[in-house]
Amino acid sequence: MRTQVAIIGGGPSGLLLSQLLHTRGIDSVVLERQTKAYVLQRIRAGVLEQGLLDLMTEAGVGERVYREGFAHDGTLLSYGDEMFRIDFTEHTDKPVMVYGQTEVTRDLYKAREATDGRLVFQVSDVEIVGADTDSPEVQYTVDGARQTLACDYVAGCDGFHGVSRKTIPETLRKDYEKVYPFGWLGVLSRTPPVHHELIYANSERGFALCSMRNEALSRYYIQCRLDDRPEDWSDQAFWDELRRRIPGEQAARLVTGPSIEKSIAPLRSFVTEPMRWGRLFLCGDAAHIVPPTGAKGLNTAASDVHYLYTGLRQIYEESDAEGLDRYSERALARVWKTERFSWWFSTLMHRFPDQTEFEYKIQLAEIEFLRTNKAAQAAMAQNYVGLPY
Ligand code: FAS
Ligand code: PHB
Repeated sequence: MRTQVAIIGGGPSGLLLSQLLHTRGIDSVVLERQTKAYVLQRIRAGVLEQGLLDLMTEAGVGERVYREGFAHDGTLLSYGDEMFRIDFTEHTDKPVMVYGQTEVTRDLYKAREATDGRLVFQVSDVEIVGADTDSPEVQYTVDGARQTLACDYVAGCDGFHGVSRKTIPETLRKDYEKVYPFGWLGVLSRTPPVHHELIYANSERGFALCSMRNEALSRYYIQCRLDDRPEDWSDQAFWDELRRRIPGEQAARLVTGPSIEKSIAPLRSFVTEPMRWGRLFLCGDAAHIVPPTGAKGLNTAASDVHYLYTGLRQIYEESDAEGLDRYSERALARVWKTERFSWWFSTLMHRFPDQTEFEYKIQLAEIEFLRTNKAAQAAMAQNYVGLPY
């Protein structure tokens, strides 16, 4: 089999890139390890930047997100019983859209299938051969048979645990990593959100986040120990702890119910450089990971897709390699800014096990400064709604 762009990974990065390329008549094949149903049952991001919305519109999948998504023009931060708002429209010209990553992926699968996209599921033993040559191939096994996909370029959109990043020789690649000493225990419940906006809570007991998917579907997180397991937390224990970490007025309003999903995500900051080796281009979680505090994971994958799509269009439409040659440099410039914001917001809002009383007082002082200083609020708002591509 042959294609112009072989895309490894059928998550949001791979699907968005494939659909965008299709709009320009550029052929791709998406190779996905799991089944479509498995990909669609993963509960992940919930906040979309305007840049991602624009890419979805350009890819022809922007209709439902604008119909069913919820535009938010601010977010709430609480510390103890205090709470204040960061107003996005006061400091920026755009809101964010609350719309689950699962729905983004669903929209993209529907579009790819409607345009006869070549999606191959349940592939295994994927191997990228000749990435540093002019004729790369992707070898894989499906239905028990070994296949070879010849291509011009390979997009490694296979997430943190994929094969793409590891294909770049360690002698040519440098990894940067920070692992946080806690995780996020997340619960999805068919209950009305406690507030119509998100609440990021710093409490003496640890971080909490009140989010949502729609008016009848809430998404909550509490900071948990690294050795915690979802089965260690009954629903009641989760709700009781969440109540302790948010302001009393919000805790009194909280509507609880059975969890329909409960999982723990570890938190890490990670970047690999470069994001290109020959004709292999890393995109999204394959190249970088952020703690979800700043809602930047999916949104930084989107800016990678933008830069790669632009470079591939340039080479196919204008025989100009400038976009591809500068892909890694351009993508990393924005990656590091979202890494910084995600690290800063995580450090501000979580309780660290080895945190001294002085450091906790410094945390509260910075939150107070954010509450009272317009320049600090503007910096937070501009990072949260999304820095320019
Ligand atoms: P993905 O990991 O989504 O997709 C990679 C795809 O490649 C997967 O479908 C995988 O099955 C496939 N794959 C892997 N190896 C393969 C192989 N060898 N061959 C073929 N296919 C292969 N971001 C936020 O902004 N907010 C959040 O709240 C948030 N929560 C998260 C919670 C969890 C548990 C995780 C893991 C991530 C979370 N993220 C969050 C980040 C997440 O949204 C990612 O940024 C986003 O999924 C990035 O999309 P992709 O780059 O497509 O990677
Ligand atoms: C979510 O709704 O899953 C969500 C929202 C904002 C974040 C992280 C996760 O910062």
